[in-house]
Parts: sequence; C-alpha cells; structure tokens
Amino acid sequence: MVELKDIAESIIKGNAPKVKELVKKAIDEGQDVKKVLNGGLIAGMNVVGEKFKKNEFYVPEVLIAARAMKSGMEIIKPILADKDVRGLGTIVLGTVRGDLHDIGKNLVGMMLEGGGFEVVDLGVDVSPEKFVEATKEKKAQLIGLSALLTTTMVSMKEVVETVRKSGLKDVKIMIGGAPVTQSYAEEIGADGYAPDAASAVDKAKELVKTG
Ligand code: B1M
Repeated sequence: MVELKDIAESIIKGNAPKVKELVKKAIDEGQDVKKVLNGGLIAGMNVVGEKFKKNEFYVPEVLIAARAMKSGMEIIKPILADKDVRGLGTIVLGTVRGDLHDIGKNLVGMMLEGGGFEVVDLGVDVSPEKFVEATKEKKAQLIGLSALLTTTMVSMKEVVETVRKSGLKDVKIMIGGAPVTQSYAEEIGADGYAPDAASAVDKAKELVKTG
C-alpha cells in the first residue's frame, strides 16, 4: 500500500518520476483520488511553500517541486474529470499587466484544477481587456488575478473597473499574490482574496456558491 507521505516526500524532493509512479500505484490500489491529491500532492507542495517562506528552499527547488506536482496531476486529472468532481465552474486566471511572475499563479491554477474548476490560464502580463474578452468567450464565473509587485497591484484595480464597466454582471473577481491583502481586495472592490493556493480553492468555491 502506497503511503501518501511518500508521495508528499517525493514532491518535496522534486522527484517527478517517483511521484508519477507512486500516484499511479496508489490509484491502481484503489485509494481515493481526492485523498491522494490532498494528502500526497498538495500536502507536499504545502511543505515546499513553507520551506520557501523560511528561505530553506529557493526558486529552483520550488520550480522542480511544481514540476513533480504537475506529473502527479497528469494522472489524477482525467480521473477527477471522470468522477465528475470537476465542473464547479470556469475561472479565467492570469498575472496582471506589467507583471511576469507566474510560479504562484501556476500553483493556484493547478490547485483549482485539482479542486474541480476548469481553468483558462491567460499567462502573464495580461491586460484588463484580455481578461474581459476571455471571460465572455469562455462564459467564466470567476476571474483570478495574481500580482507579485507592489507596482503592478494597481493593474488589479484596472481589471476590476474594466470588468464592472463591461456589462459582465455575475462574474466574481478573486485576487492574490505576495503583496496583496484582504484590505486591498476590499479597497479595489474585488470579491475575494486568498493568501495561498490551497485557500484560493476554498475561496473560489465560496464565491461560486454565493454567486
Ligand atoms: Co521577482 N520580485 N522581480 N522575479 N521575484 C519578487 C516578487 C520580490 C519580492 C523580490 C525582492 O525584491 N525581495 C520583488 C518585488 C518587490 C516589490 O514589489 N515589493 C521582485 C522584483 C523587484 C522583481 C523585478 C522588478 C526585478 C528586476 O528586474 N529588477 C522583476 C520584475 C519583472 C516583472 O514582473 N515585470 C522580477 C523578476 C523575477 C524573475 C523573472 C527573475 C522571477 C519570476 C519567474 C517566474 O515567475 N516565472 C522572480 C522571482 C522568482 C521572484 C521571487 C524570488 C519568488 C516569487 C515566487 O515565485 N514565489 C520573489 C521573492 C520572494 O517572494 N521571496 C520576487 C513562490 C510562489 C509560490 O509564491 O508567487 O507568492 P507566490 O504565490 C503564492 C501566493 O502569493 C498565492 O498563492 C501562491 C501559492 O501559495 N497567490 C495567489 C499568488 N497568486 C494568487 C492568485 C490568487 C490567490 C492566491 O487568486 C487568483
């Protein structure tokens, strides 16, 4: 029987082939997919995040761990889709104009997908108009904005204003990123804020429910 802590450990070590092997084995053994996701992949990634915060890990380790997580997600995603635990809603996600940081945004996207959302990732340096366009085209219920620079946080305000003016009425906007806070979300009229990728999934679920 595969131990979920071994999957987490392989994520922390950034061992993508091992993660893939263990996840596949756990699923073949009949272990619950959501438990493998939460207790293995996400648990491992949470430790990586903590280590990064404490300066025990640097960017290369985070990237390697994220790649290992992705290799596990590749196995889990189609099963989650089969089980119809996806379909919670569609979220258009991107890093705002002027900002090229995407590691955190990518993690948020992966967690949201794992949590049951359809994610339309627009990448980095995304203009307010592009967010509006994609939201209309994909009929998304949510927009997720990421910013890592104090100088690009203002772009979030522009997105909120452009979305509100665009006629998109029931779309909720969630924001996040290292310099972003709950009070900033309130200040610019965003509907929600999440401090990390795991909370982003909870917040997205909450926003879709109240929508
Ligand atoms: Co840049 N950078 N960087 N950088 N960089 C920071 C952010 C900085 C704090 C470093 C420092 O000075 N100490 C600083 C910002 C200072 C400030 O504004 N207060 C900074 C700077 C100044 C810059 C440049 C201006 C440097 C220069 O060129 N002079 C430049 C700007 C380029 C640009 O964007 N226009 C720049 C460039 C870069 C690289 C390209 C080299 C690289 C980015 C590579 C990439 O992303 N592909 C980079 C990196 C890697 C960093 C640091 C080291 C790490 C950021 C990261 O990936 N964190 C960062 C310093 C640091 O944070 N210690 C730094 C890991 C990631 C998992 O965390 O992104 O916070 P994070 O995401 C978290 C949460 O914030 C949250 O969930 C994630 C997972 O838990 N979250 C959301 C994020 N988005 C969310 C969205 C949500 C909800 C939650 O809802 C939608």
